[in-house]
Amino acid sequence: MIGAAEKVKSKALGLGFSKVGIANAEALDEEAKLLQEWFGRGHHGTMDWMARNVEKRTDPRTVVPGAKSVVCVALNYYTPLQHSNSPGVGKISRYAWGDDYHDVLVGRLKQLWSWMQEEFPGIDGRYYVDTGPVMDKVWAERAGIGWIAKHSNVITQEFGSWVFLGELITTLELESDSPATDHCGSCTLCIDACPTDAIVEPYVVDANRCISYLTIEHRGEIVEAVAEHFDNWIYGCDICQDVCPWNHKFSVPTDEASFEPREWNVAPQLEEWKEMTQEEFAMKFKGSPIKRTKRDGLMRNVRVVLDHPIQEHT
Ligand code: B12
Ligand code: SF4
Ligand code: SF4
Repeated sequence: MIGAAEKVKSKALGLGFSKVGIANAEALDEEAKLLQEWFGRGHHGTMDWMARNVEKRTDPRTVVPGAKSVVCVALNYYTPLQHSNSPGVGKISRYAWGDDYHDVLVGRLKQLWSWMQEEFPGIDGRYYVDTGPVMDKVWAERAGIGWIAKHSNVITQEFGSWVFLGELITTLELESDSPATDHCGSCTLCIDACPTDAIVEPYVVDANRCISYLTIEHRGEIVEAVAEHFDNWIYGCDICQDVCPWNHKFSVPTDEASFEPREWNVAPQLEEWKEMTQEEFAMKFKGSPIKRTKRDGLMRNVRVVLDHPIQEHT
């Protein structure tokens, strides 16, 4: 007879998730200390919303009373195109080339949850895709999906780090998987490659220095010392993942059509983009993660890159 955990996993894979694993729902005591240390050092920049609900963020039972299990899912988003290194051509991180992953993953988790409620009557639960106070990477590591690597993203052995994460916290008791183990070894390629020295020590990213944070979350001007290292990134940054040997070894093109790049996102001509109207912005980025910066944020990034031209490189 198939156990409940196997049934749930098989349903999740059937819905199109690339990986699924299960962890026990318990307090994250060690991680809570590291998270507080991260806040204490101000590494969260202006993301004050993160510090507001640390208790919820570090104990799933405060989110779902009586929670027993965290079902973690990952979805591969790798598409095999490369960024241009030509002057005047912007770079958008791969995760934002296609449709917004929140919509894609939430839609599937909703289906998984509806099925679980029918299959296991009386259970309670909630699902998240970076949509609430949950530490996605920690749960993914505990559920055996992949390890939190030195660049601080989760690397899977099947798809590299090009996966989005989500989870479903439930009162259903399910057999848990073994946690993933760290395979970074003595490598430091991501730390060495980061142009703004944002990986301040292995596993620790200071958002204030990270191009991803600065181009997406940060409002206002960009300080000159960091702006001059933007390397043409206008939305997010993939450098630490691009240099990672595990991504060279394990990247597999996604079969998820909604993550295929919108054609204008792969090699945007910045002299043309700097004239983008609000109407054009709304049309190009409807249903895309890029709408998060609003037009003004994206135009600020375009200006920063145009003001700091790079030399052609490979
Ligand atoms: C805040 C946030 C950011 C911030 C801060 C990044 C960060 N490293 O935390 C910014 C805006 C910079 C960011 C950028 C990106 N993000 Co983001 N982000 C988040 C978010 C909302 C919370 C992450 C968090 O809790 N950070 C707090 C810190 C303290 O946690 P942490 O870095 O994981 O630290 C842990 C360990 O590293 C370790 N640790 C910490 N200190 C120390 C010290 C020592 C000595 C040791 C041993 C360990 C250790 O313990 C901590 C707790 O376990 C999550 C979604 C979610 N709800 O979880 C997405 C998420 C992490 N982001 C994601 C993505 C895709 C990105 C980008 C790749 C996007 C891009 N291409 O531009 C970049 C990657 C930049 C990078 N190198 O991290 C994905 C990652 C998927 C994956 N495969 O891991 C997530 C999970 C969203 C999702 N649902 O898919 N992000
Ligand atoms: S995303 Fe870019 S800026 Fe941020 S840590 Fe990675 S390489 Fe550095
Ligand atoms: S580049 Fe090296 S250190 Fe960085 S995440 Fe990949 S394996 Fe780990």
